[in-house]
Amino acid sequence: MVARSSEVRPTAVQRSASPGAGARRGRRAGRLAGLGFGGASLLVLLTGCDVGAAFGGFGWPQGGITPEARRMYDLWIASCIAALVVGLLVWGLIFWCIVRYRKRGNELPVQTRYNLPMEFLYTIAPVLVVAVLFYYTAVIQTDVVKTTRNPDVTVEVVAFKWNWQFNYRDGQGEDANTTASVLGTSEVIPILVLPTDRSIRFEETSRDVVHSFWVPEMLFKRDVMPGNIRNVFEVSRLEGEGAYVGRCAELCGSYHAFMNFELRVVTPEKFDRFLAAKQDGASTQDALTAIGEEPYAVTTRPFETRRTEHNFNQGSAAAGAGS
Ligand SMILES: [Cu+2]
Repeated sequence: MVARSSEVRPTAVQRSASPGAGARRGRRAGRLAGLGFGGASLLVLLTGCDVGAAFGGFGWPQGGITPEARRMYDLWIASCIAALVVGLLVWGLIFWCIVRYRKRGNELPVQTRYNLPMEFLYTIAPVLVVAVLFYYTAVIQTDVVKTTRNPDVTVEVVAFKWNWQFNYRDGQGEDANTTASVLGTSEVIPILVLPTDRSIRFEETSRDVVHSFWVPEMLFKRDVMPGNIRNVFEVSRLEGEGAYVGRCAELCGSYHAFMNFELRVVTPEKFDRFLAAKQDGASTQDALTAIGEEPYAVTTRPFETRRTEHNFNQGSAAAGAGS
């Protein structure tokens, strides 16, 4: 059934009458108040508190210990806020259209097409959004992966199935010499001792397959390649003293999950004493004790590899649990 125009028109006429105008003014005032309230709460949110912390980092790990980690974290938080603002705008427009242009009768609504400004807007707006995101990502990525000519400390990370060796170097590249070394075994977790407030260069190499050097608090991981590929990255400084677990983040074989190490960040003064003790021939554990640090890893422990047994799960109390 098609509604006759006489059935529609009275409503339209009534709308333009003075009581309707009053209602419209009321609605506009309400909308303005809503906008004002939304803007004010956004301002409070942005200035009054750490937005990232308030929303659990929007899923991004918090507590980075390098300036690079903080920059990446800030990029993530800013991208999430930008995405939410765009999302709220789009959702708002969708719901506004649903309500404002809902079906009121059986008459075909006004058909709009070839609206040039509108088409221009929805082509340009996404390009602008992508361009802004791309710009900040490129700037921060370049900053995070940049290397310098004279870092304060250079450490060579040697990965092998299934442990780590950390060589303190007197220069850069393959030709430099190792001045002290820490080697992990099945019984002892290797501890990579590094100082706060000094720039550190990591040079990675693998003895066998591809591994990945990862300290979660750095919010950064990089593959460790075999052969003559030497992956290098730097952190401008480590900010927090403490012990942080490190892991292999590339599936590299049966005992990949056991390939842990510990990053121990100490003061520069303690670091110098640790290095001197190592160079004098002390073991890593003795050198750590000498500078007043725990001699063994505190964030992780060696795993029972059961390499002497034929069946990996043999005698395991956990085997079958949960069935
Ligand atoms: Cu590995």
